[in-house]
Amino acid sequence: MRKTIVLYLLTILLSAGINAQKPVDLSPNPKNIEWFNKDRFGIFVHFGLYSILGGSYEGTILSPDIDTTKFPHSRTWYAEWIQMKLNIPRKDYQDLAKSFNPVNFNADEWIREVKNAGAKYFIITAKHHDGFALWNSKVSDFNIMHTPFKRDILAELVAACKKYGIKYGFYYSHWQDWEDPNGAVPYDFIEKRSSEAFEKYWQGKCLPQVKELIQKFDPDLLWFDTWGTEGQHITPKRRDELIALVRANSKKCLINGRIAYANPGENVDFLEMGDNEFPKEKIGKAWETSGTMQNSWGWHAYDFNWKPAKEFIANLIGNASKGGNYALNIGPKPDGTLPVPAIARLREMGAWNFANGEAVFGASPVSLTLSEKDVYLTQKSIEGINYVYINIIKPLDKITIPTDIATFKDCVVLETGMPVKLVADGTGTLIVFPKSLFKDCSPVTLKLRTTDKL
Ligand code: JFZ
Repeated sequence: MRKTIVLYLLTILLSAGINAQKPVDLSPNPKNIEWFNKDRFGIFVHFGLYSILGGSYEGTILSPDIDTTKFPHSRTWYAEWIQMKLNIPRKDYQDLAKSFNPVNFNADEWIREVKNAGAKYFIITAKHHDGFALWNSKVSDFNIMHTPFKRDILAELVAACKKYGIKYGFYYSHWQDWEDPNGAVPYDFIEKRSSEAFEKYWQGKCLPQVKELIQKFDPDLLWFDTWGTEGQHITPKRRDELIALVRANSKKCLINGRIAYANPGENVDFLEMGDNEFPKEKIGKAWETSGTMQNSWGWHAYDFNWKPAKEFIANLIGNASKGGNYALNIGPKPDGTLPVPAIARLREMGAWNFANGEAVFGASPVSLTLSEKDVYLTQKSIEGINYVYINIIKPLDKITIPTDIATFKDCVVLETGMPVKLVADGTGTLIVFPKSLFKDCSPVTLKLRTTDKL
């Protein structure tokens, strides 16, 4: 009997030892990315202290007209960069916390707009480069509870996302942090950080806050941000340390490629394109483009470069046709409301998605290529029947699909159900469009029943 007990205790001790040493598996669980590959469309939000300034400070407006040429990248409009671009003293910028008071913020209203736009997931800047946390962080006092607003915006948004069935994720600036004296600043000529100094920020703020975000909110994804000049601090070792932290604390949380843009390695869940960068070709791994409605991400009161909703719809379809996602950004105003032009565009997207979303959500790329430039193909099977969708962005007279007519059983306009005639044309299939089809100039989608996957 004694022997059995000793043996039993030994086994426990041994297995505990093994467990303690067992390294965390960094590799993504392929099941986790499934929703992302179906859901295709997300809304991104940049909101923070910079929103108060709205792109200008002491009479200087961020635009290409001002000299910020010392910044190697020319994204002069980016209002969330105002502290660096206009060289605002640290203390003055951080004092903005004393006036952060988005009294009209209403999480339910925001997420209702997200839902109505047809988006399936939501990402918000939990902490941008300025280092300010939009949640009640126990790790750093530079957070929303130390403002007149004193409400945990993330907690309210997470509750609304759950209510509306929207997946949610957080942008977290893991490399740059302009508040922490040891966090990285964009370029070495501004302030140099030794690796030892950065390590203090890394262990003292970055890793604990990421862990806090996961434990508090259980996010569906984390959106980290680097773009290729971060290598000195975000080494493969630190990248993997951060991935390990996420994997150890969440079974579901996706990680984006910008955790180390130039060197994401094999263990991220999806790749991230550059800002407003729309690839021309299909990509093997899951991927996403994040894009702006204006030029700036954060609210910019003088950035009137609002792009039309039609362009966003085209981006969404274009990416879906190449197996990718689209996260469209909004920069809310300092009072907590979404800008009117942003809401108008969301609703236009919602209208298109309401009628045509079938061609995008849950749809996959098609191996066939067409010679027309602004036509994107997607396909999906519904109840065992395969459908191919021809998404036509700009008005066209006709189109030839290089596939035998026998492949197609019928063709209708997706929105209205109007039948469209298919004509054999040599080895291909010709569709001649009635002029009336493009009357309102928004993308038109045709739905073709096919004998096989294309
Ligand atoms: C980064 C952030 O700096 C920006 O504020 C915003 O949050 C955006 C989503 O991500 O932007 C970039 C991205 C790429 C480059 C520079 C800034 N780049 O390629 O030089």
